[in-house]
Amino acid sequence: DISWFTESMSSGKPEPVEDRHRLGIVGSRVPDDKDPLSTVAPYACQRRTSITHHNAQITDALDILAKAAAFQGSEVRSLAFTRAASVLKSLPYKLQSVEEAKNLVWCGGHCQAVIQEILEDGVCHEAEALMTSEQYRCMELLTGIYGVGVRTAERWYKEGVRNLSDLENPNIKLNSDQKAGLAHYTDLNQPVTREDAERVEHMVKDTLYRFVPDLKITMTGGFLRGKQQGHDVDFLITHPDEEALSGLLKKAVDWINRQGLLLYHTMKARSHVHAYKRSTHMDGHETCYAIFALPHPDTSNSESEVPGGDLTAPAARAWRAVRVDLVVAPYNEYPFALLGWTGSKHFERELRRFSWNEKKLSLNSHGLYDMEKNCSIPATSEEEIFSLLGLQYVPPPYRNA
Ligand code: DCT
Ligand code: MG
Repeated sequence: DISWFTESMSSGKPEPVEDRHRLGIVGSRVPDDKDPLSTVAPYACQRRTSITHHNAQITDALDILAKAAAFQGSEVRSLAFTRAASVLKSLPYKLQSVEEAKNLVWCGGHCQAVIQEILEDGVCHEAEALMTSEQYRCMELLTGIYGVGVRTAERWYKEGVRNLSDLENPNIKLNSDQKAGLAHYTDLNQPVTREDAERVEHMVKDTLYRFVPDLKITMTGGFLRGKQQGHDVDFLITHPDEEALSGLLKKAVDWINRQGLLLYHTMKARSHVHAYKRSTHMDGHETCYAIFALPHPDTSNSESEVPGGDLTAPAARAWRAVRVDLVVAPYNEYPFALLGWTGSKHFERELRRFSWNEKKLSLNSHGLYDMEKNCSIPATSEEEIFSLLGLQYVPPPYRNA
């Protein structure tokens, strides 16, 4: 049902095809020349969204409102703010007045009020108030622990947890992810720089090539989209010969452990997800979620002391803890896994929503499925997947929705 979209159409002379593509205009929509902002396509996967854009002050506020809504358990409100922020991130203009936002998809009354306030006062008071509230501060703190999601953080908050030291309470049970997350809290909340990520890449490739020299290894996630920093480093690994992939992650992790560079890890075995399970991207790929001790560039890795926790001041240590995800995909699923792991999260969510709503196809990071014909549709590249969906190809640097 795209009536909400067609309803917001205005009439006018169509633009040249080139411009229509550039602006992400889709379907039979006829935009108004005087109002180019009203031509934003409704799905983020139909738009190009760079890391830097023209409306950061507004989108920062909307991102805070989205996060606060998620912290309050309201997924629907959170998604509404995320969608509005994402539309503004894709605009090739700086908004000059709230009037300009009124024709934009997903920018409803609340979003318009935020825009107006920022354009007039230079600040969004609601976002400021939320950010300084005790609940937001605590939820931010607790969800910053590896292994702690919104639900756990909320429960702890209700139980009176306000600081990390409150988690020493014996009534609070931490699972092993959370214990590791707490032990390396400081490091894991330091952004991973691109230089760090490149050193992790070197370490990962150096290790994996020992076992299979012609593996295909790709750094995915935010760094593939051109981000200069991230919260982790994601890798996707494949090989045409399925045998070459068998047992590989375990061997690699054992090797890194023997170098004294593995702080923590959990392995998830491959599982066969049903085609119609179009829920999360996360998938049944064999995955290792790890925390590596990344030696500082000026120290030799093999000689650095075997690390225990990061409670020592970072400057006094020869390494920093880094979250690393290693994902193994069978060769025929690789393009789908690459598309799924490149992100952004919102871009992925929108791709799946578009596939399902507009094409009745189910997309996840294993494949594309025609539910009516009950068959999967193969593809050998990301470009081919976009084309199968009837979408213009969006290169990774423009997937920062
Ligand atoms: N992903 C997704 N849905 C999720 C989680 C992740 O589609 N719920 C995809 C999109 C990005 C990719 O997996 C890697 O996830 P993250 O590392 O969490 O995201 P990122 O974009 O790499 O962000 P960061 O730079 O902070 O690591
Ligand atoms: Mg990442």
